[in-house]
This record gives sequence, structure tokens and C-alpha cells, in this order.
Amino acid sequence: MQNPQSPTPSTLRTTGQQLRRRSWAEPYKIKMVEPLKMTNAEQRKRALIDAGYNTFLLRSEDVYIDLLTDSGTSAMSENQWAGLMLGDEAYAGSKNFYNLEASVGRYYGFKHLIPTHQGRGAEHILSQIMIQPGDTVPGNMYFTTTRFHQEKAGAAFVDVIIDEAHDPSVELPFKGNVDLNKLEKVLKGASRIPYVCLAATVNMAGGQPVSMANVRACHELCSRYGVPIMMDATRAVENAWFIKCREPGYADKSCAEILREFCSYTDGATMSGKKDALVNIGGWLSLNDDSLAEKARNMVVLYEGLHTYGGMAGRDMEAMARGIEESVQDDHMRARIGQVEYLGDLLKSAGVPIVLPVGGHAVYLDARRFYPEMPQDAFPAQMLAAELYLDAGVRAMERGVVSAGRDPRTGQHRFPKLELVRLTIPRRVYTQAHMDVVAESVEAVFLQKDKPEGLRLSYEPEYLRFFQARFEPIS
Ligand code: P71
Repeated sequence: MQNPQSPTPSTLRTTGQQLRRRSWAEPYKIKMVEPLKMTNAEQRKRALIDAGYNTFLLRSEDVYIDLLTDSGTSAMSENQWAGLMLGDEAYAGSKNFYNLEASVGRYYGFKHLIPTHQGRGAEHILSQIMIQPGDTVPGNMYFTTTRFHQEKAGAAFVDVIIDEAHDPSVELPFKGNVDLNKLEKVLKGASRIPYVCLAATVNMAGGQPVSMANVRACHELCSRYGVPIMMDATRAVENAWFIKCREPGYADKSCAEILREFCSYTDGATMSGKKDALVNIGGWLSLNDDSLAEKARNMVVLYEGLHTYGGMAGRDMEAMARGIEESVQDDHMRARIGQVEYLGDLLKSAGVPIVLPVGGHAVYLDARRFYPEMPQDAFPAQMLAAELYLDAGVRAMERGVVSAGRDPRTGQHRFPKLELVRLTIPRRVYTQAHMDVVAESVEAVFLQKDKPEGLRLSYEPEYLRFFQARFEPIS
């Protein structure tokens, strides 16, 4: 028997021919189930046509395995559900707020907590209180909502992630790291930098982590220039787990200890509780600086709600307080990241082209290599997501030319380097058999002899087109 505390998850399938004894499985059993509708190919074809070949427009009832996102889709524990019954729905000073404040303080270590309805609510408040028009905000790759709020407040976003993050085939343990030379150049050159935005992990790079050495170095560099670091803590616990598994000196530390140390090199954080924190809705902004926190508390009442609920019901704050505590448990993270890795390993050993290494929350398929003949303006990733749904009812998310949108100046499509489909794994929701079905379906679609020709747009909305655009097959 292997050491059951070994941080490296192992599976029978990942070791190829060599049979190894499995050292872990999920640290929970299932008490309540949500039945799934089984569909046949004809029903899925009908549903896909009705949805305009856009997986965002499918009814969730018509989906068998839903890998659209890990946001707000996790299963809560009995302890969290019990917490819902203890909701104190007082307008002001709910006891659940104080529980949430204590939980964030204990596990993330920040001084002030301002609750918000979800992550983008916190991004909005932070951007409004810190950014002035003409500012520059450096960050390790953009995220859609984060950059939107920075730009809306008048800042220009500058990407300072390492170059390798943009290449799906380069395998590095910490592909989310900041390039310190790029960052120092921006710190030297820009007229005003309100803060550096540090995401841990980096969603758009494939869920790639940042090392402790890198955040420490960022902290030292930024301190020399007097610039604070604001973290996107949405998946920071997953980041901590990668540090435990991959960074020398951290194997014997707990995920909770690593998270605290990581946060100690930053000055505050925005958080979407819908991911790591195992709840369906909620978020927060945390700050160490007293006067900034005062400003945030004042602004939150305009957009979110009173500073002791910020758009959340008391019961939701209680579920998040408890979810945070569960999220930092090593056994939970081992199973969580292990399941994503399991799916990645199945696909890798079947020769399916995926982004490497496999990140924290999702496996990303390289759509170009599924359809090498298909031009990018026939939307290969959109087509692949549609084909995956048709094959076995698996729903994924396009992350390619449709998501990138049009250049506002020329009106032409933006053609991103990465043309990807994201298979995002909700936490504690699906079983290993579900992952097997997903891998078999993806492999079948990859090996299809008759490749589709692609799609053309039949309706295109003005903003964030990937949500509502409609398509039809070229042939
Ligand atoms: C994801 C989401 C949800 C989403 C957002 C926009 C388009 C499609 C799907 C949300 C994040 C995130 C990071 C790193 C902030 C937010 C916003 N991700 N930072 O991946 O991943 O949080 O959704 O609670 O407002 O599907 P919010």
C-alpha cells in the first residue's frame, strides 16, 4: 500500500501497463442523487438545432454530463446544507456574516471582508476604489470579467505572464507564473499602477498555477516600487494544492498552511465563492488596508447591499463559511485535482490533443488538432463542442474565436492562438464512471472519419457573443 498521504494522486489507468494500488478515492459518499435524463442521438440532434449549435443555449435537462463550467455547480455537503437552516436573515449584522468573516480571516488571513453577490461584484468595487483613468494594471493573463471592470474604470491591462503560458504543448509545473522581467519593465515604465492583479490559478491559460517562489518574488519586487498585489483568489486553494505536489519544500505542509503563506504575499483579494468555496452563489473582497476597506464598505452599499451581506442571503454566507473550511482539506483537494488529472490522463493516453499540463479545474481540448483542415472562421472549437454533445450528451464550453469576439476597430473576428474546448469538472458532482464516458466520447469524436466542415453564424449578439450566438452547419 502506498502512503495514503502521498500528495501525488495515482490511478490504475494512468500508470499504463503497470498495475498500481490506488491510494485514494473521494473522501465522501453520496446521500442524495439528482437523476439525469438519458437522451438518444435523435433527441440530441433536435436539442442542438434548437440551441443554434451553441452549448450555452441548451436546456440543462437535455444534458447528460455537464462540463460547461465549475462555477456554482459544485455539490454542497450535509454540513453546508445544515448551515442553510441556520441562516440569520437580519438586514444588518447577520451572525452568518461574522462566521464568514472568521472563516476568510482564518484560512486566507486578510483583515477586512466585504461580501459581494459573486466574483465580478468584488472586481467592480475594487476597480472603482483603486483605479484612476489612465492607470496601468499588470496581470498574469486576463480574465473576461476582471479585465472588463479594470478597463471600465479607465485602466489599461498589460499581460505579464510567462510566454510559455500561451503555448498549449509546453509542460511546466507553474505555467501561471509572472515573468518578473516583464513586470519590472511595466513597474518602471508606467505612470501610475494602482495594483498588480495576480490570479492563482490562471483560468484562461488552462487552470495553471503560480509557484510560492514566484509570488514571493512578485511581493519583493512590488514592495520596492510601493505597488500592492491584489489576488484573484477564485481558485487559490487549487493553486495551493499544486504547490504542495510540485514545489520543493511544501510536500509536508497542509493545503491550508500553503494557502495562508501564499496570501501573506498579497494585500487583498477578489473571490468568486462559486468555485473553490463549494457554493452555488456568492463572493467577497478582502483587504488589509484600513482606509481602502472603508472605501469599499462605503461603495458596496451602492451596488451590492449592506456591508454585512453584500447581495448574499444569510444562509448563503453560512454555506460559504463552511465551504471554505471544507475546501482547504487535503483529502478534498487530492480527490478534486485527482479527478481532473484522471480525465486528462485518459485523454492523453488515448492520443487526444489537450493543453499540457492538465490544470486545476478543467481539461482543455485543442480543437485545431481535431479538425486540421477546418479554417478558424468555420469555428472549430464551437463545432467540436457541438459534436461532443451529439455523441454522448456531454456539454463543454468553447474557448476560441467565438469567445474572443470581434476587434471593435475593424469589425473583424479576433483570431486567438488558442482554439480550445474546455471540459470543466464541477466539484464532488460526477463519478469516475462519468469521466470514463467523457473520455470515451471525446476519443470517438477525435477518431471520427467523416469530419464536419464547420459552422457559420446565423445570429450574432452585440456583447459577449459566445453566450447567445446561433450557428448552422456549413454542409
Ligand atoms: C468560469 C467562470 C464563470 C464565467 C464568467 C464569464 C464567462 C463565462 C463563465 C468566473 C471567474 C473566474 C476568475 C478566475 C473571476 C470570475 C468571475 N469564471 N475570476 O470559469 O474564473 O466570477 O462568475 O463569480 O462573477 O466558468 P463570477
